[in-house]
Amino acid sequence: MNILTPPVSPPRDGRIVILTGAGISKESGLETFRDAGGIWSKVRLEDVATPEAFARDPERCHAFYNMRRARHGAADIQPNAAHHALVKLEAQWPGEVLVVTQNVDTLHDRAGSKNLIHMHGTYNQARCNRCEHVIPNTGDLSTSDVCTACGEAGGMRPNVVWFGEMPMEMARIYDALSDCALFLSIGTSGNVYPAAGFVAVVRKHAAAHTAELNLEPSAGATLFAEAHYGPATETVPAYVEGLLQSL
Ligand code: BJW
Repeated sequence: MNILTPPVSPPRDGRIVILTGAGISKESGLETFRDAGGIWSKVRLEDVATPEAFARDPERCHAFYNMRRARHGAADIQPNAAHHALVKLEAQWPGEVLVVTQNVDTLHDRAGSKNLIHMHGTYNQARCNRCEHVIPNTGDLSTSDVCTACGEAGGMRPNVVWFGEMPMEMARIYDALSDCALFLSIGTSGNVYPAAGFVAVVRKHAAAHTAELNLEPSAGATLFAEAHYGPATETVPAYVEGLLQSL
């Protein structure tokens, strides 16, 4: 399904801010959260994705994230055509292209996106809950891990953002949203704030165009000026080509 709501007027220059969610990585082999059969249909988020869950049962949180980290690191998980299209856009667009991903996978990084914010953190880092020290980490975490900075055991956790925690680099994100020519939302259901509220922030700026590229209408679909529905590996390269051809 392809819906265009006229008037559609993508810009020819200026800053582009692109919000991505789990849907962009689906065709790389990673699960989404809220689709049928998705992660939250198998495990309660209250049991694994809140600071309270980690305090209550850190071993359970570690098992959940160790399993997903291992899956993300598997050889068959590779960036797809949508990730690559955003790299091409960053290279060829005459203005700034900023990708703000909610995903904790590293597929945008591996595809080659340079101007990239992981607002919900990444799997490949661990953080000490006691002193906030962050280290690179690609292996399993456990409650016996000791922080190399403060020497405390038991506080090492994935450097991801759980419910009730503040997402990362919010000041930089809101600065970019408040002065962009185009806001693109790709592969996100629009259920989780503050990311779900970004389109409303952008709409306050009359000159900004907004577009949603998703498998189906998101919770905030009516707020976008333009929408294209289909698999990200099809809609994203096509949308990027359209933008670049209009230059
Ligand atoms: C495809 C596709 C294909 C599939 N091609 N598309 C009441 C009202 C408003 C807000 C709140 C409220 N109560 C609480 C809040 C705040 C809360 C919140 O939003 N809760 C909602 C549930 C209501 N938010 C927070 O707590 C956030 N922090 C915050 O607000 O800080 C401020 C604050 C702090 C302290 C006190 C007070 C205020 C933090 C949110 C953290 C989210 N963390 C997670 C886990 C990260 C680690 C991990 O990966 O385990 O982030 S939850 C999970 O959801 C993950 C995702 O990044 C996030 C968003 O999911 P996403 O990406 O949208 O995935 P899906 O599955 O939902 O959607 C996929 C989409 O893709 C679908 O639409 C498909 O159709 C589509 N699709 N295949 C294209 N091939």
